[in-house]
Amino acid sequence: MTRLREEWIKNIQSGISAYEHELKRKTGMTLLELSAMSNDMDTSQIIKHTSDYNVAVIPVTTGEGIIGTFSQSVASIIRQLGFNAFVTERTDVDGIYEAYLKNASCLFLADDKRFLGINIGRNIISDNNAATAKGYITVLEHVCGGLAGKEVLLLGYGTVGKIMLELLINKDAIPIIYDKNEKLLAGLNEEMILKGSEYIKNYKLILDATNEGGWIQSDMIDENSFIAAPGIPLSLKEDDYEKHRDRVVNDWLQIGTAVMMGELCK
Ligand code: 2YJ
Repeated sequence: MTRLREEWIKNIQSGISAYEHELKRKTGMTLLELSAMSNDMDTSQIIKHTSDYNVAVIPVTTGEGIIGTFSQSVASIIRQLGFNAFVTERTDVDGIYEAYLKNASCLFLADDKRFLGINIGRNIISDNNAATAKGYITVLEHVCGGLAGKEVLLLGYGTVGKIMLELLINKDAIPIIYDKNEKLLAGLNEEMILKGSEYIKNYKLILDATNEGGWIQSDMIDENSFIAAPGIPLSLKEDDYEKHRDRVVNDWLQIGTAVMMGELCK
């Protein structure tokens, strides 16, 4: 699992409106609409809680410690959905206590292993890995008008990739999986496995959950392919990303966090 770096996320807060504008242009959905759709909800189910949920984001110092602007970025994404969100001044357990004293109804917090959203009053927990998988599959599903019966190439069979495979099967898509570490694919049906990266260009719908940056160049993909890529850093090299940008959705935190917040409103 990739640890986020401040240099990647430092502009999330200032760029959140521009980000959403680009998401809307590429997918036809706002963050709120994507969050609702990913959770099989109507936007009104989320909107109705924007006035009564107070969301606290708690910085966590354990393990490798605080990532500069992480908590502020998470809060800005939640605010973009219309909620009140604040970052606690104190950290860790003391931060949880501060959130409680300030009447927070939902908590967001992450250590090096897991990033969770918790709705205290309603006893709901949302995990960022599952939310990210749901969010990016929904992007792909929406841009192609449904996944049932369609081949979807899944790159990367790690934590998020595994969740994505289950979701693809539930949606009656035809998943094809590629991971350069073939050992990870042991036990999967042979027909599902892509035998080499040279075949990536045969697919138009791609989910990229790999976390090794810059290993895909333009000539490895179909120019009409759509890539929903939660993996960070992005697999496409910088120049190739710019060429293909209208058909690539990739971010560091925005979709996953927005889908988590929607889940807490269920
Ligand atoms: O509070 C902080 O600033 C830090 N403790 C945040 C740590 C963020 N955690 C990560 O980046 C981990 N790799 C887990 C992310 C899960 C994403 N699916």
